[in-house]
Order: sequence, then structure tokens, then C-alpha cells
Amino acid sequence: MTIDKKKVVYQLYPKSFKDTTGNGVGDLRGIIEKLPYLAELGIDMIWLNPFYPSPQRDNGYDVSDYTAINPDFGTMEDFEKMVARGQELGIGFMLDMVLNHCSTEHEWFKKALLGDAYYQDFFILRDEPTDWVSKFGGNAWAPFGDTGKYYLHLFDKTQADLNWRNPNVREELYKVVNFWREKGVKGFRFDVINLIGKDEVLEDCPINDGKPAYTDKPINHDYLHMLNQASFGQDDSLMTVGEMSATTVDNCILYTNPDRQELDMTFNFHHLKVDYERGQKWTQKAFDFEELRTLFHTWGEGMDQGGGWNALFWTCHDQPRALSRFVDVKNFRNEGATMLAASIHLSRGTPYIYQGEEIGMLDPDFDSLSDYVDIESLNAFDIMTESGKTEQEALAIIKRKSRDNARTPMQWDASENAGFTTGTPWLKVGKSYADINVASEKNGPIFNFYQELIRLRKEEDIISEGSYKAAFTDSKQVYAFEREWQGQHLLVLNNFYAKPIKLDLPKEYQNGQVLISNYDNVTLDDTIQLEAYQTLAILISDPVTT
Ligand code: TEU
Repeated sequence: MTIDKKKVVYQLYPKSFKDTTGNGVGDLRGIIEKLPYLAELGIDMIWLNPFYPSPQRDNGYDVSDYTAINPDFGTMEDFEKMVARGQELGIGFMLDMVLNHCSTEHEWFKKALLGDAYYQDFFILRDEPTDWVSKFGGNAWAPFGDTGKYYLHLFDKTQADLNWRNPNVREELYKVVNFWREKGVKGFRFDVINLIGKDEVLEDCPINDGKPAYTDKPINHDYLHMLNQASFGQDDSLMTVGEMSATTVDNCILYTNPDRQELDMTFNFHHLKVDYERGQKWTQKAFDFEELRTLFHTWGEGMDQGGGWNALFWTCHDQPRALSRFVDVKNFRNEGATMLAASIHLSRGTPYIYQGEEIGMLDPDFDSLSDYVDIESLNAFDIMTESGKTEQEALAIIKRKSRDNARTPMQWDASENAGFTTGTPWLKVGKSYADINVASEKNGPIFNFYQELIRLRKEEDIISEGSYKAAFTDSKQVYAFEREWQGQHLLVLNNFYAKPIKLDLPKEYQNGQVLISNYDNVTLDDTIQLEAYQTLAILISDPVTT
């Protein structure tokens, strides 16, 4: 596989992008309508979250039919039109493949429940549950009808884990990927794909909710290689990314080193746990900058040295918006948004933009628990209040951490419901929509900065190809790295705080060229001052040897 490192991916959450029917749910026609907007931004690929038939217990990650379109989102004809229109605009589509589990409404599970032994072997059934904890709270096993057996569900109890040890399951899933390949899609994002390889004998594991017992197992690499060979690996132009839960650099090197023919790149989430107290999500803590920086350096250097490739992102549909999370948005929304963008777009890997980041959208600032829809948040609220937190305390945490923060409707304009729908949106629009929307932000500083970053990646091979090395590692507030490619050097400095900071600039960079910054009129000298949330990238084409 040869991955095109010039490409930038836009993550689009179909349910919340643009509704054309008034049912309050975004749809494929809405995506078609807005494709020119995305073409103007300059992105190459759109990753679409699941739009397949689904009871929507987990917003489409509970798939009940892998090769059809949920009527709420449109028809197969709409899908084909969308792919064709994308092609005209130079935009490919990357589909979300949820192959670790399926909905208990899927016919495979229904047949299994009715006693069909062939389909019972599609799932992970045991006489005795292990002590593993579901990622959405509670035990990871549920009674399998009245058989006396239990089935494994690492997520919600309506998301039954599939048994990849069974070759018939693997065959069915290859068919799913190939079905969409034939429809002309250009990439795949594989959901929690490092959890598919489970051991034959499953054992209790008191560490970390049982994760070591089923995460990144050696057999997982075999399954990915087999999937690759049987489907997307047959077409060199397809782009693949694996979502990796609680993974390691070493495993991600194995998953993405091209020699191994597994995947093109991986998402990991370690950098988004730096505001967790004792590793627990449902807590509140200021983010630990040094931990964040160390993680970026460990992954940046480790993946570079091992020949792996990172998918770089700040926000996705499972995370609160990074802008609200890491930046003083009352005073520095533009500066913070652009600095965060540069800190990943200039790093080594493929950058992903989550819908709304290009206009600096914020968390919605909901007032009550009834505004939230996400099953994980609702479960967490119950668990927190049952374990002694007041409702107010629990709500304050939900407000900071809920996945719904990123899932609110795209803000198109200042009209009612932000121009997302003429009906009632399935999830409320964020409070700031009257000020922050596409109509007011397009061609504004954040949108323009994203365009510039995307353009620079196309022009400068050092951005797409260069190596990664940590820089200024003793700074308390600057995340800095150096890229190198064919004699060129690029130093990228990112001030993560509102407080300005002075830095001594290495001699060779003092005569360099400012490739991009979110502040005007930067003068390079032996000492430079980075302003609030300033990002600054300095290129030297012909390094001076000192
Ligand atoms: O996410 C996997 C995952 O690990 C997260 O759900 C994580 O456990 C959670 O956000 C912790 O706060 C993927 C999808 O991205 C997510 O939307 C799905 O809910 C999940 O898989 C199950 O398919």
C-alpha cells in the first residue's frame, strides 16, 4: 500500500451535518448540497460516520444491516449520487466499518437467538461471564436469551461482539468491505479494530477493566492482514485507518508499517486523556501540558523510527471539542483554533478535521441532563449519582466530557436551529450558533488558516514526508517539533497558553522563512516572543552548519 500523504481528511457526522427533509436528522442529500463548501475548504476525503440501518442505541455504531442505507439518511441512489458528485469535486469518501460488533437487531443475532447453531457461532458465547467491564459501564456479558449462556458485548448490551475466530464471520465481513468498494468509496475507517482478535479461552482480568485480556492481541494483526488481502489491499489507491482503543506505539507500528499489509494509519486517544483524573474519564481536571507534549513526542518519534503512520486529530464524534477543552476561548478563540490546527497539520501523519473545527465551533453549553442523548453520557450520569455524586456535580462533569459536545448540529447560519434543519433537531444546537456559523466564519481567520494549511501540505514535501523530532523539550508551555526532509528543516512552535513566552531561537533558524503563523509581522531574531496561542513554523531550505 502506498498512502498519499498529501491528503487531508474531513470527518463528517451525517446525523448532524445538514437535514434536507425536516425530520431533524442530517441526510445524504444535505451532504451533496454542502460538498462545494468542503471543496472550497480544500479537503480530499470525507470520513462518514455510520449511516446504515440501526436501532441507533449508539448512534449508528449498532449496525443492523451493513450494506444498506438507513432511510432517515436517504437511499442507495442518494449515496451513489453523493459519490459521483464527490468525484467531480475531487473528494473521495471513507466509510466507517463497525466490524467488531453488530446490533442485536442484526439478522445474524436474531437467528442465533432463535437457536440456529451456524449463527450462534458468529458471536462470543460462554457459560460463565468473565469480570470484564463494558466500555459503556457495567459487566461486558449479558444473558443470551434463556439459554443459560452469556454473550460478550464490550460496548452496549445491544452491540454483540462478533467471533472473528469463525472463518464464516470473516468471509461475511470481507463481503461488506467489498460491497462498498464496488460502490466507489475511496477509504475505510475501521471502528475499534484492535479489539477483534479475542483469545479462544477468555479469562478474568482485574487490571484496567479487563482491557489487556482483549486488546491488541497478536492474532489481531493476523486478522487485519487477512482483511487487507481479501478486500481493500487489492486496490492501492484506497486509504485505511484503524481506530485503536488503549493501544501502544509498538502495536501501531505493526498495524501501519507498509511491509506488513495491515492498515495505512491508526488513531489513538492517549493525548485526549491528559485531563483525566487517575485515568478516569468522568472526572474534571485541568489538562496536563507536559503529559500531552510527552505523548506527542513519544508517538511522533516512535512511529517515525518504526516506519508507522499516525492519523492526527484533536476532535472526533467521541470527544468534546478540543477548542473548548484546551483553549481560553473567551479571549483567544481564533488564536487557539489556529494554533491547535497547525500543531497537527504540520506534524508527521495524516491530519483529520472534525466538522465545525474549521469555523471554530465550541461545546454546546447545555443546561440540563435532558439535553443529552448519548448512551455513554446517560449511563455515566447514573453511575456517578449512584456512587455518591450530587446530580449537579455529575451534570458538570457530563458537560465537560460528553460525546454529545461534538455531535451537535453543524452551525450554518444565524437562523433558527443554525440552518441545520427546518424541523426539530435530534440533538439541540449549541448556544453560540448565532455568532459562530459558516455564514459568519467563512473566509474568516480560522477557515482561511485551514485552507492555508491544506495548501501548504500539497506544496511542501517536508510537511507530508519529513521526519519528526522533539524540540524545546524543557519548555513549560510550548509544544515544538522539527521536521527534516532532503536537507530542509522545519521548526514548528506552538504556545499552548494565553501567556506570551520568550524563546531563544537556534542560530540556523534566525535567517529562516516564516512558512506560516497565526500572527502577522513575525520577526526572527536570536530571541523571539510567542504571543498567546501563537503558532509559528520556520523553514530553512539550506541549513547553515554551525
Ligand atoms: O469508539 C470506541 C471507543 O473506544 C469509544 O467509544 C470510547 O470507549 C468512548 O468514547 C470513551 O469515552 C468507537 C466509536 O467511535 C464510538 O462512537 C462507538 O460508540 C464505539 O466505537 C462502539 O462502536
